Amino acid sequence: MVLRILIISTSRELAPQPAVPIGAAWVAEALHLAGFRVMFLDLCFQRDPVRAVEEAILSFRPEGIALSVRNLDNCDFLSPKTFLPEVKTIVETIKARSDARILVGGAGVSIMPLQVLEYLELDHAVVGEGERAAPLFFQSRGAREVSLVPGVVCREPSGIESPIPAAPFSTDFVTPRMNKWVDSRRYLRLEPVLPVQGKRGCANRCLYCTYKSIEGGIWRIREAGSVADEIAALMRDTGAREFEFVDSIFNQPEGYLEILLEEILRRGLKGKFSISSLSPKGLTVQQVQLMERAGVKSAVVTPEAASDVTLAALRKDFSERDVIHAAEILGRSSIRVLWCFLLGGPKEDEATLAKTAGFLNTQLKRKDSAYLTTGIRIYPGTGLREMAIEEGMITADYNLLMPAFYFSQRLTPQKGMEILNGTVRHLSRCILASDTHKTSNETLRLLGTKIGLPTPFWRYAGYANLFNRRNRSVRQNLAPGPTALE
Ligand code: B12
Repeated sequence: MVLRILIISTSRELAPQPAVPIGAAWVAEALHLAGFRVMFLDLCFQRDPVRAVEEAILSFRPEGIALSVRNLDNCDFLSPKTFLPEVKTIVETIKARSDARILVGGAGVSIMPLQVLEYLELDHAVVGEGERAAPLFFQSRGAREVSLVPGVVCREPSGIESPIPAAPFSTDFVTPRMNKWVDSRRYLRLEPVLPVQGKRGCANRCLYCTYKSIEGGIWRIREAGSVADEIAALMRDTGAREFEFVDSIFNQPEGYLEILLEEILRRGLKGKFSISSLSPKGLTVQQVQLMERAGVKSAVVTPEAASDVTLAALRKDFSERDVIHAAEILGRSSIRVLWCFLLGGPKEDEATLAKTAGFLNTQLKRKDSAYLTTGIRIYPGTGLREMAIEEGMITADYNLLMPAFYFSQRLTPQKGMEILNGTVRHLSRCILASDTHKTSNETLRLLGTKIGLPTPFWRYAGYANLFNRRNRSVRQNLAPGPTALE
C-alpha cells in the first residue's frame, strides 16, 4: 500500500532575503523516489498557515507528516526573534486534525534535536540530512524499528535524554527537482535567484559554528555534471538565469570550485552566479578569474573578523594578511563582494574593532557592501558555549533553544557602534543585520524585481538605509538586546 506523506516547510522568514526551501524539496524527492505519495506544503507565503495545514490534512489525509524547520530564530542579538512558537502552533493544529506520524527535521532541528522535540512535544527528529532517514522512518513500524533508523532521535517519555546518534552522512546524492515541489515563481518575484547546493559538509572547526551537526564534518561533493544538470533543468523549467551556491564554503575543499565552474563553462550554461560564502583562505587570482569567466557576479565573503587576535579566538585558520590578500584580489575583479563581520566576538575590544573599521575604510570598494552582525548566537556543542559558561554569560543548564548571545566583555554594543560611527567612512554601504528585518526591505525587493534591477539586492544598501530612515542618531541610540529570549 502506498503511504501518503505530507511534507510541510514551516519557514515564513523573508529577511535578509527569502530562502527557497530546497532542503525540504530534497527530502520530498527522496520520499517520492522511495514510493510514497507526497504532497508539499510551503507555508512561506500562506496568508493563514494554520488554515493551509488544516486544508492539506483534510484533502490529502496523510498517514505521515514530515515537518521541515530551517530556522529556530533570526540569530539577531539586537532584535531577537524565535520562530518556534509559530511551528508549535502548526504542530498543535496537526495533532488536533490528524493521527499521522510526525517526523521533524531541518537545519534548526539538527543543531539541538532533543530541545526541539521537547518544546514541540514531538517524539521523532532527524539529525542531519533527511533523504535516507525520512523514507526509512515512514517505512518502519514499532518503537524499536524506528529507533534503529540512522539519524533518527527519539524523545524518551521518561525524560531521560537519549544520546544523539552520529548522523550518517552519505555521498550518494539524490538529484533534487526543486521546481517539482516548490512554487519557485513566488520566490522569484522577490529576487530572481534560485539556490543550488554543490556539496555538503564542512571540515573547518570555527568556535561558534553548527555546520558539523547539520551537514557533517567532512566535505562531500556532488558530481559536477549533476549540479550542472540541475542548473540546466531549473533554467528550462523556471526561466531563472541567476543562481546562488549555498554551500557552506564555496572555495573549499581545494579543487572543488575549479571542477564545478569548469563544468559550467564546458556545458555553456550562461547563468549569473552568486556565492553564499567564500573564505578568504587561500583564494587565488586564478580562482577569481575562473569565477568571472563562469559568470560569478557576486560573493559573500565571510572572514567574520579583520584582526589576528579575533580571528584566532574564533578559531579561523587564516590570518589578517589572508583577509587583506583576498580583498586585494577581489578588489581588482568585477565581482561584487558583501563582506561579513561578526562584532563583539571573543577578545573583541576597541583595538580589534578599529581593525575592522580600518579594513572597511581601505578595502571596501565602490561595488562592495558590508554586513555587520552584532553578538554571536551560542549553540550547544560549540566552543563558544564553553567560553560563555566560563565567562558567566550563561549557566551550564541553559538549553539554548531560546537564543542567547556572546558579546565580548571588553566592549559594549554601544561603544562598538560609536567606534564604527566615528571611524567608518562608507557607513551607507554597511548593512546592520538588525535592519534587514524592516518590512520596507520586502517592498523594495518586490519593486526591484518588478523593474528588473540587477542583483544582488544588497548592492542597494545605501538606498535601503535611506528608505529605512536610518541615520547616525538612530544608530548611536541602539540599545543592546537581551542576552537570552525569555
Ligand atoms: C545558505 C544559507 C543562508 C543564505 C540563504 C540563501 C538562499 N538563496 O537560500 C542566507 C545568507 C540568505 C541565509 C539567511 C538566513 N539564515 Co541561513 N543558512 C544558510 C546555510 C549555510 C545553508 C542552508 C541551505 O540552503 N542548505 C542546503 C539544504 C539542502 O539543506 P537543509 O535545508 O539543511 O536540508 C537538509 C537537512 O536539514 C534535512 N531536512 C530539511 N528539512 C527536513 C525535514 C525532515 C522531515 C527531515 C527528516 C529532514 C529535513 O534534509 C535536507 C537535505 O539533506 C545554513 C547552514 C547550514 N550549513 O546548513 C544557514 C542556516 C540555516 N541559516 C540560519 C539562519 C538563522 C538564517 C537567518 C534567519 C539569519 C541570518 N543569519 O541571516 C536568515 C533567514 C533567511 C530565510 N529567509 O529563511 C541558521 C539556522 C539556525 C538558527 N539559529 O535558527 C543556519 C543553520 C546557520 C547557523 N547559524 O548555524 N542563510
